This record gives sequence, structure tokens and C-alpha cells, in this order.
Amino acid sequence: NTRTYLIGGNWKSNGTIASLEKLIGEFNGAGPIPANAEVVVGVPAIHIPICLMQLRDDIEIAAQDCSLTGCGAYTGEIAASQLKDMGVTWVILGHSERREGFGMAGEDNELVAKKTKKALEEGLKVMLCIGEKKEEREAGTTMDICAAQLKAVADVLSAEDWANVSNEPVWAIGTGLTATPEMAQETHSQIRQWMSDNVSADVASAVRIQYGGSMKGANAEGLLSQADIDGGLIGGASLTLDFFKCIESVP
Ligand code: 3PY
Repeated sequence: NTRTYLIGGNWKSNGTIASLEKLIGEFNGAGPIPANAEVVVGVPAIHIPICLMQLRDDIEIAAQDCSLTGCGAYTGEIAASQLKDMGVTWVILGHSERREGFGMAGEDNELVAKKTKKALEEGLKVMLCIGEKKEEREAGTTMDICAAQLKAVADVLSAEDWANVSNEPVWAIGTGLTATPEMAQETHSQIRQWMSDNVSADVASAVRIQYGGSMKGANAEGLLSQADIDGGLIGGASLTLDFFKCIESVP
């Protein structure tokens, strides 16, 4: 396909200054990034300035969340405008771990949608994560879940504003289980069809749909060769040089 591949890393809440500097050194010394790929890593907020200063310029930096609001009396929050001001160009929103909440109140579809709108308004690029849980896949409701997550966003965005979408089946995150390339392709083509029916044909053909869920060097090639898989959002493997194997697997 002719869309520029989008390879994202998601470092989650990992790393110390020492491990970060080691990883930055490895990435800076790794090979070139293909011309048809855009690469971005989602780093812990506290490590953003170090990454902006030290990581190679052809890897952009993403935050892993942003606030629903602008600056103000919102203790603990980081506003999209502050990320932009710092030089961050991307944000990951709606990751299943944030939707789940790990013991805290999780983020529902409407909250994720409002954050997406806010981030886009502030000029950040967004990787919007969607995806079904294991029980939902088994019940055959994968596309209903993805559609509800997308619809909340479609309801608040104008068509020209679309985000990049990362399809991340929850059962494939942190479990080592990966969707087969065929399973992932099937869902990706349904997501693109949904975008065509509910947003516009132009957005559907332009939107990049990443696959997330235990993508790594060993399975990236099979996934990225599918017609509707336009990249990846890579968890654990993005904390090692295996991330570059994924980048090198871009067709
Ligand atoms: C994973 O692969 O574990 C992810 O959560 C990607 O975002």
C-alpha cells in the first residue's frame, strides 16, 4: 500500500536514567529508518526531555497520555499544550491499560474521544488505541467493540481531523499472544470499512491502522505485509534493539 508505515514503540512505565541512556545509545547506533516509515516512541513523561535531547532526530517522541484540559488547577495532569510546547509531537491515547485503569477508574470511550479531540486541536498527532477483550472476541463482538470505541471519537471530530488508529486486541497485550496476520488483517479491513461507512472514503483510505499486541521482530514481517496493516505499536520489544527488527520489517 502507499501509506507511510507508522512504527510506534510503547515503553509504558519502564526505565531508569541508566537503562534509558543505554537504550538511547543503542537506538542511535542502529541502522537507518526506511524512507516509507515514520518512527515514534511513547516514553514515560518524566523521560521526555532526556529523549528529546539525546534520541536521534528521525525518531519522534510520544507521550503515553495527556490531559483532557488545558493548563490550570489539575494536579498531576500534563496538558497537550504543554507537550507541544516541550517539543513532543505525538501522543498515545486510549491504550487498553489506561482504559482498564489498573485498579483506578479507567478511561471510557467518551473520555478517550475528548482527549483525542483536545490533543488534535493542540496540534499533536495521535495514536488512538482500540481493541477487544478475549471474551469479546470469543463472543464474536470484536467489531462491535471497535466500532463503539471509534464512534465515540467520530462523534466529536470533524472528518479532516482523523487520528491514526492502533488496533490492539487486549488479549494480545502483555500475554505474548499475537493475532495471526490473517486475524489482524481481517479486523483491520473491517475497521477501514467502518471508517469508510461512517467517516469518509478519503479518511478510510488515508488512515494508518497500526497493529498492537505483542508485535516483535520475529512476527513483524508477517503482520506488516498485510494490506491493511500500516504499522505497529510495539510494547516490550520496543525496549530493546528488537524494535529495529520491526522497523526493518517494513515492506
Ligand atoms: C503491547 O504490545 O504490549 C502493547 O501494549 C502495545 O501498545
